[in-house]
Amino acid sequence: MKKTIALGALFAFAATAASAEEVTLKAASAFAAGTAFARPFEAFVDWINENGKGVLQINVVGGPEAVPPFELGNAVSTGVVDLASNTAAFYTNLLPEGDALKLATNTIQDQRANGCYDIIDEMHQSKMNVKYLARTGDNINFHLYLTKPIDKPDLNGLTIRTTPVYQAMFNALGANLVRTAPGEVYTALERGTIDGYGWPIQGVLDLGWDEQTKYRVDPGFYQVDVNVIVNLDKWNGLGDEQKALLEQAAEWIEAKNAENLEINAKEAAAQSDAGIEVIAFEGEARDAWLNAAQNEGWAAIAAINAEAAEKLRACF
Ligand code: 173
Repeated sequence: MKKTIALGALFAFAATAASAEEVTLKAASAFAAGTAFARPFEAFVDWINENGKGVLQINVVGGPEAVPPFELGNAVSTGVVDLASNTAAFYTNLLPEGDALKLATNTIQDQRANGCYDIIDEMHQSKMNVKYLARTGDNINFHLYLTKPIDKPDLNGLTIRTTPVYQAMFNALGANLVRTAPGEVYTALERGTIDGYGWPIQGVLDLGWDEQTKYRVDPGFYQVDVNVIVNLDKWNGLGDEQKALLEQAAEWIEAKNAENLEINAKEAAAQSDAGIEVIAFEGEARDAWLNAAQNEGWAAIAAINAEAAEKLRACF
């Protein structure tokens, strides 16, 4: 009897000791430090490092200069890094249907409540070997930016920089498309090899692209997804306290998505001050623009994975 208790106490001590050991996760971001889509992640990391002393810390090894954005999915999937901040458009090589995340018209809080989060998490786990931890970018639309004007939703004759986000829509509207990482946009504009680019409402000035941009086309379309994902083996090896800390940080950073409406308004004003003019489609042109976004976007996902498209559409 005495022995059993002693052994029990020993195991209890060992379990406590294991979970109390501080773990440091190695992380990378798809977006350059200090720019719009790195900022929420930087706040997430600061929160963890502040609140996770003795439990878990995050060491950011770098941004797109450390791991090229289109390779960051592989890096977190294979465990070269433990955690990444990345948009699904940059890891379509591993999870092609992940491109659907931009099609959500509700928030991550809605998606956690209606079961959509579980579907998205399962897709990431089974196809990519990562835990889908958090989503930032809610309430931010994408736009087309141009160096020459257009007067209708017709992109024939224009060469536009794209990512999977804009591919189906801009293609249907007749554009000639060039896929590049964000880091190549400035030079492409400067050299005149592109007539414009897709990008969200935030971040244009951070990247200095306003110098080379004359017009923004309104309305915006889709919704930005910049996701925190964790290598699944690493995640599964964490203790309950460490997982809880990461989930608490996820909830905290997701709540801050509400601030984006105010940030969007400031960015639009700053673009205007920087001389970027708005080409605003109205009436039928507006409908044609938004319908092209929505219809072509979903058609592309359905062509990749009809079942996933149907499931996500029902909860987005
Ligand atoms: O345009 C892009 O590089 C892109 O797809 C994206 C996605 C999310 C945030 C910012 C840019």
